[in-house]
Amino acid sequence: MITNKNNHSDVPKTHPRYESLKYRHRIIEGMENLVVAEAGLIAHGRGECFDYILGEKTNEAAKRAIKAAVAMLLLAKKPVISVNGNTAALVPHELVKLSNVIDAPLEINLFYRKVGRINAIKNVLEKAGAIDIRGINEEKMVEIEGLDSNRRLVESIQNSDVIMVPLEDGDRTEVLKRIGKKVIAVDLNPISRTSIWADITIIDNIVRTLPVMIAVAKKLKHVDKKELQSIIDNFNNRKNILLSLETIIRHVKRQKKVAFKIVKN
Ligand code: PTJ
Repeated sequence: MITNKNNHSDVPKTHPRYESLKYRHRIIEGMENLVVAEAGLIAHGRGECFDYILGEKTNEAAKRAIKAAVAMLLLAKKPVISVNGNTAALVPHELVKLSNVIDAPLEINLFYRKVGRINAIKNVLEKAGAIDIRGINEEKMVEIEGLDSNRRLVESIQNSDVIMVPLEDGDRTEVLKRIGKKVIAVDLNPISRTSIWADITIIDNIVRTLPVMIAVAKKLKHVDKKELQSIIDNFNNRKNILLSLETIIRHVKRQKKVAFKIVKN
């Protein structure tokens, strides 16, 4: 059927890359509804590329980082989950579920503060069941010193001890670290500034990470504090990032053989 829009329904479920295209369309629809910034499309494409060379799987390194991240969130006094446009468009229900299991509010924090975006994201989160949403009330906002981008405008992040920052551009994590915060990043790029500066970097697609985090949080919620602390103490972020880079190298080498066979035939 010919329409005046490129719709999600144009993608047949039998398409070999249906899952990937499904999320691509969530981003496109998010942009049409103001949830996603125009630059969010480009950020998503960069993520897709890293996911491709990571094998599009939650690997062992990511699983280890997820466990440590959940332990850190459960031990935190004031944890908070920072939400941007891409995350809200891709996984609104999962954000709300994680926020409920670990008892951490969601705070909308945007790089591009185009008129109407905060409200559009608030609506998406509310529709997914969120009740405690921060970052929507201009009067309550304060500035994080040393940060020039719009991300400096926060409501509860300045008083939090552990901040989860999914899909973030490079300027904030470094500043948050400098003011003594613990940062958990979710970023498919293992060598981004955010990945390198974070205390715990989950190198995985947010659409796979959140369901695993929710399941792990349900289990770890009943574990004593000492055990949670030992999970964190036994985690080494630098080592884990290197493991992810090794995963990419191994996967690309494997794909090289596959491609060679196909071309030869
Ligand atoms: O909604 P806003 O205004 O706050 O803006 C959000 C974007 C994403 C546009 C902004 O933060 C930005 O420009 O980010 P960057 O610098 O492109 O960084 C985003 C990072 O997230 C990149 O390293 C991507 O590889 C990574 N990424 C993209 N999609 C995913 C992802 N990581 C995990 N899961 C994904 N689905």
